[in-house]
Amino acid sequence: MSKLREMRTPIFWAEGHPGPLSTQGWTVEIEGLVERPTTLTFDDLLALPKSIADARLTSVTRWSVRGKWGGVRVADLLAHVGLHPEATHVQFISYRAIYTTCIPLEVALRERTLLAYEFDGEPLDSDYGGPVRAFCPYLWGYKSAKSLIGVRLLDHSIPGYWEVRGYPDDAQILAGRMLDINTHRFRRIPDGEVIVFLDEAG
Ligand SMILES: Nc1nc2c(c(=O)[nH]1)N[C@H]1C(S)=C(S)[C@@H](COP(=O)(O)O)O[C@H]1N2
Ligand SMILES: [Mo]
Repeated sequence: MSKLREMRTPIFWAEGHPGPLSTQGWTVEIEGLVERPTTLTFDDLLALPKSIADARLTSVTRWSVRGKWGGVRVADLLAHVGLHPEATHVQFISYRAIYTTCIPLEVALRERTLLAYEFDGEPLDSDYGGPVRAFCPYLWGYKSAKSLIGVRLLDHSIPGYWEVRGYPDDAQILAGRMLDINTHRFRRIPDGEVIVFLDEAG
């Protein structure tokens, strides 16, 4: 059983569960405002430099899970395909293209924003967004689109699945009570990326 499942991390598929997904034949299109639009296979992703982010996925529904997310930095990926100077936003497109979301390029280029294919050294299964998902610890979890088939560079933001249903496009993490999935305790967080809980600071 995977670590995420052992900890009983919630599994969200607002558009419906896709069923089992295989790395075999999986591709991610890198398109839009890039110099070299590219179709990456799962093996192509594995061949790019691997980064580990020890960080939290934090849901607007007020839970947060910490682990070592492994994958390719979006910054490294975009250096690989070349950015157009007009690009300002990165759109993530999930399997079947019903679930999409956009983040500002500036956030996408931060060091812990990944296309993640591992959690604590284990491959992500499809429940948790395998073969590969967006992972962005700086913003609410609805920006971390699962089971990615596309990454599109844009010169504007396009409201995605949850944004058209009322979740804020800026997805700033707000202070308050939060279920820590790792310890099964409710704790308080400050505004912004969850790095420490207020009751463990200082
Ligand atoms: N395709 C897809 N990606 C998604 C979602 C979804 O419903 N569908 N939910 C988002 C939300 S709101 C959160 S908090 C995280 C939850 O990730 P998990 O289901 O792996 O725990 O995935 C995000 N990515
Ligand atoms: Mo969420």
